[in-house]
Amino acid sequence: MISVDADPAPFTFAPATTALVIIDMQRDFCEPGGFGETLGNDVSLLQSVIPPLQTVLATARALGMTVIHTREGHVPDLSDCPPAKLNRGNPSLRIGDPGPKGRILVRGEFGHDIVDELAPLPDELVIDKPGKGSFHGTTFGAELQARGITSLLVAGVTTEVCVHTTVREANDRGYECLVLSDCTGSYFPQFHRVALQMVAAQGGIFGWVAPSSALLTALTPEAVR
Ligand code: C5J
Repeated sequence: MISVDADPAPFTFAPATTALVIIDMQRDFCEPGGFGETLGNDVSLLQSVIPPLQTVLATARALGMTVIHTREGHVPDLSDCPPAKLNRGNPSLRIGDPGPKGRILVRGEFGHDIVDELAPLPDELVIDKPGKGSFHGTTFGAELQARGITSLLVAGVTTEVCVHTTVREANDRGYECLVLSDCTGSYFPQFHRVALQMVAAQGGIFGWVAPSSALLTALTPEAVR
């Protein structure tokens, strides 16, 4: 077992039954011209997530761990996008509208795909999800069960939306989740900080939080052997 120095207590996991889950590191959220920017956000704030997450991803791959990526988005006819989501707010472009990186948040479009730095390998699972949580409307839960996964190392964007929703869904289903603080990010630094506090508060009401440095200190080839 690996033990990571985490908040509120050490996070213990077996690499064979743990997945690195990378949430929505898509151009639509992380780069100009996508969904995040249409909502008025400064997408450059998410760029700091990429370098530490690249290191964690490389480590997980080198150790043969399960890696799962998610993408938020919709089928081209938007039949899986409820009007409540489609019509929400006052974005400069709505979901499905043509933008500089293709149709906003639509599957198969350039903007919907994952940033080059974190591109999935051909054998890595990519879960396309219509909502904020990774379990809603997807095969994520079944895929975890099929692989015997019981613990999740969670990274990606945004901390208080899709990361939080996924961690809450996972916690309710019995998964133990470690959220990697520097490998998650938000357009709102204060939301990021408080969202992480919310996960670990009350004795770890939804899970555990640690920086990637703490994970990498513990997750060595010697410890995994
Ligand atoms: C949002 C996400 N923020 N991936 N999606 O709409 O967090």
